[in-house]
Amino acid sequence: MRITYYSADMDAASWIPGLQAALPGATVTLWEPGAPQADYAVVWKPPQQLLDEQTSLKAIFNTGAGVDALMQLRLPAGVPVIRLDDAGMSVQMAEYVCHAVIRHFRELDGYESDMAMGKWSFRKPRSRVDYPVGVLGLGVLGERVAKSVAQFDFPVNGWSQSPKTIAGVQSFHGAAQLDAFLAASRIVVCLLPLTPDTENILNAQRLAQIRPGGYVINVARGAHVVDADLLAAIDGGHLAGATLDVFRVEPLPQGHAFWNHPKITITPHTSARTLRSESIAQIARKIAALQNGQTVAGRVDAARGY
Ligand code: NDP
Ligand code: OXD
Repeated sequence: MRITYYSADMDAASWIPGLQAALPGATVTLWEPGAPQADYAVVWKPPQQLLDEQTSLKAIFNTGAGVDALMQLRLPAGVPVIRLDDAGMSVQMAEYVCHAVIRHFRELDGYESDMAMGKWSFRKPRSRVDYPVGVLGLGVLGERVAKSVAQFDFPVNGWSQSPKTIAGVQSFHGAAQLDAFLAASRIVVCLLPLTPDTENILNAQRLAQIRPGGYVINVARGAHVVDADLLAAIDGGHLAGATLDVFRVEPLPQGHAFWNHPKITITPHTSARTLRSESIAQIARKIAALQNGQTVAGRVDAARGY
């Protein structure tokens, strides 16, 4: 069995030996143009040429949860695409989002500036019922985030394609219930996959539907948010601010208005990192299962784009 590996981030030095150790019977090599035909491709943002040349693939493994980059390509017909299925990401996402929610709700950013100025002053305690948290996307990551936020007794809403039953989370679903979801939420967390249906979902009209004094946390993809509309909603006073981990262009270009905005906190696409050993173990388990004719979790539905 041959496995071809490619990552746009070029971290082959650690992945190839890791995959090789987890699958001792396989030959794992770095993809380059003209590479031998492989049975499986393990990839992150591969070039079209890889998919065009590798005509014997039995499956394509994406070394991330989001498959939007792969979905831009011409995929070989009938070859399953399998995404990372948690692999240690959901706990990271839960801690990142809970931190951002609590930092905003408890005004810890304000206390940080007060302390820097040597100022000892209390802010009036806020009431959780005034800060309902809405999670867009209740998949592998969104469900874990929604449940984690609910443990801090915030009212939690969730929006997904299909209805969900999750303890402590009010379920909204489908385009018809998006307005009601936004109107019921004050802190909005985006954990949707990037698809034609969800691109630019947080635009001026939708941001205006969030409760006044709202707050946006985007940990999915930059193209979910219309940057200029978010800035206008914050500068116009409808929104209190945002925490953004993902951007339309990454690294976020120098000079972008998000860099120095006093009400926007940014991090460099780090809310839930792909953890190498967990991910390699998961992919190796799934390759072994596919070799045995079994089905595996995390298969992407190319028609819906996630
Ligand atoms: P999943 O595919 O497991 O979940 C996606 C969720 O979005 C599902 O609940 C789905 O609904 C819902 N959804 C999709 N399309 C629509 C729509 N049109 N309307 C309403 N709901 C919709 O994804 P994950 O939870 O694993 O990951 C989510 C995203 O997080 C990834 O696609 C990726 O872009 C991003 N990500 C970011 C990282 C970071 O470090 N910043 C790290 C990892 C991922 P249903 O359940 O009904 O199908
Ligand atoms: C992912 C990511 O999709 O890291 O896994 O963004």
